Amino acid sequence: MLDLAPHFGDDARAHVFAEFLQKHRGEAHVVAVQDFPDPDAISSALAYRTMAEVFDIEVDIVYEGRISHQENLALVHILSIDLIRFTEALPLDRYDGAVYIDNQGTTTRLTDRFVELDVPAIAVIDHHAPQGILHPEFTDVRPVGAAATILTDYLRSEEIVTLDADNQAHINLATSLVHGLRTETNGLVRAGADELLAASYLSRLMDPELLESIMQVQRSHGTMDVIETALSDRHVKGGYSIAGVGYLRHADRDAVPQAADFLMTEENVHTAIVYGIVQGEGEREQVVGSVRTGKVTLDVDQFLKSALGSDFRGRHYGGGRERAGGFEIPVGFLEGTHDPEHMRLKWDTFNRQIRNKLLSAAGIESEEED
Ligand SMILES: [Mn+2]
Repeated sequence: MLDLAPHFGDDARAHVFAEFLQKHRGEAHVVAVQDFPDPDAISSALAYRTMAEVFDIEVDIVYEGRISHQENLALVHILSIDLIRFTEALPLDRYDGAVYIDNQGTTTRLTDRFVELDVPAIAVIDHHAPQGILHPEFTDVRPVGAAATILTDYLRSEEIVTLDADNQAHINLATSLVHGLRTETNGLVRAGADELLAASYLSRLMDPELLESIMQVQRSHGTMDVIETALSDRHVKGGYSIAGVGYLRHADRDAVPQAADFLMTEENVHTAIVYGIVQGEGEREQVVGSVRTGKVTLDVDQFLKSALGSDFRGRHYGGGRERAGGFEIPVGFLEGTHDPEHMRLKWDTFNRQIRNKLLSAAGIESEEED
């Protein structure tokens, strides 16, 4: 394999993965994807299930939270991918092991539940910086652009299964993995050689029409409203575009990263940050934020960790990867107020605190007006 793509074409790792599955023949596994699963996580989990099935391993893909982005919903519906949303009624103790894909236990609330129920973390397959909180039997954490790159590498090795262009399930899998690779790399613009080789391998199997129908999904009305608010309330300074969008419904949570993407399109903006308070639907109220940057010298992970700090357990409110990141801050004791004046004060307090911390971490003087 090309030296230019050092993390794709790893037959040795694919072999170890096959041995791992072989050892767990006949078990029931649960794949824990992050609370707001994206196409990279969903397609990678699907690839895991496809390979595990060969060893009669029953796999449920579970997430706690919500699938809210229109494109993610389309992916799940068009390919009829079976995902289970966690509810208290779901018996998690029936699984022999938990597999973390596209995360290392830090972005899913399921981690604590599995620990409580003694469901062991048996595998971690991820592309984010090592988090070191789980110690599974099998670990494959590569510094590549997407989890889908790693799972595609297992498929490419043909250690476990040989994808067949006449098999609709295989076509769906390949199509979803290409979608995962695309969305994770800004339509392959940010793809590394590893991702391009993975996409190239999948290209003979994927269905372009299917992929188009997944991608041609329009934004919801709620998302458009959030983008409009971000646009009119943004503060642009020193190349940073920062917008607090106030309260938003749980269903519109994914409008936050979409609004950040949109703010990035303005001239002279290198970094966009959008945040709002997400509430409703029985979920805990929290501030959800999204960061996008085109500035090569900005380490988003470090930026968010130093700007926003951590909670009393030492868990950081935010983090990220190369050019994108996010944060979640619980509203805590202040949640659940419906009085308009209270809500306004609550938003003002969070908004001011977050904006000042971000500006100060960016080395920009904050303005006290508003
Ligand atoms: Mn990913």
